Amino acid sequence: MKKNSYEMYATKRKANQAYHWRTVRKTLNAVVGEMSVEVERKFLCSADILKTLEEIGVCVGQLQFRDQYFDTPKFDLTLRDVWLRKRKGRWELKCPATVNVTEGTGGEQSKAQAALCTRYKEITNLPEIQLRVKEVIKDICADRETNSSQEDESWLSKMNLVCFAEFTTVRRSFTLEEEGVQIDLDQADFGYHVGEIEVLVPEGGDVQSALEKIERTARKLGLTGDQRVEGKMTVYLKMNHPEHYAKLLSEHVL
Ligand code: V4E
Repeated sequence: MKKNSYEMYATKRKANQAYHWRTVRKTLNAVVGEMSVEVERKFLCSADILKTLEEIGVCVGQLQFRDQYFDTPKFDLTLRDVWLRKRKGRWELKCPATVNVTEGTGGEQSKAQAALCTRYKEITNLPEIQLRVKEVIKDICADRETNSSQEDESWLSKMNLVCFAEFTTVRRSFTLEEEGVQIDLDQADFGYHVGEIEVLVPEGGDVQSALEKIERTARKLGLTGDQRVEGKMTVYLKMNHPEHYAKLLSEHVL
């Protein structure tokens, strides 16, 4: 049923507020050093899905950003599924989230849907990032002092970290009336397009409910298919670092 203009205004206002608070929460997390778990399902966006998204969602913005990913020359971080990147001048670290005991309590159908989602801790506080990276590569880096200014990158060479991937993404973001769900449509400059449904959960929060929100959203968008869809980085590695990509596959990181 078509919405009247007041309902459309109210929906758009609610979605914009949700988007605003999500951004505020991420920034606050970075300042106080808290972590969120990002639960995410990627999808390939067909013309029909885009049409549905434009009908039921609210576009809350378009932005362009450049990602630089860092690792040691031997890929010690990514082989442990730890992803260090600089985006829009800020450092971010993604590492696997431990699975919550309440997860997977649904039926077989829900379990299959949950398997299409990834769950990663996102750390945005630089001293915390440096600590985590040191823990992962402790055998190969001498325990030297690091600093915590976003601009000073001398800690990278101290930890033997080099940039192994760099690309630009144009991202269109949507929200739905469903509380806390964001849908991003990404277009990477190496020719890959991918969508993602994302819910941010405070650490220790309810991952199961995030999975349910993603499942409901996927149904509303008419997503079909039971295969995990590749992310931008997976496709980038396949194209630019095929040997490392093969190793990540054989180690079951990707
Ligand atoms: C490769 C990878 C990570 C790096 C980030 O990759 P991706 O999710 O493609 O980036 P992006 O730009 O969508 O990040 P966002 O803006 O959502 O924060 S983090 C985890 N992995 C591994 C991985 C995996 N094993 N499976 C899938 C489907 N995606 C990523």
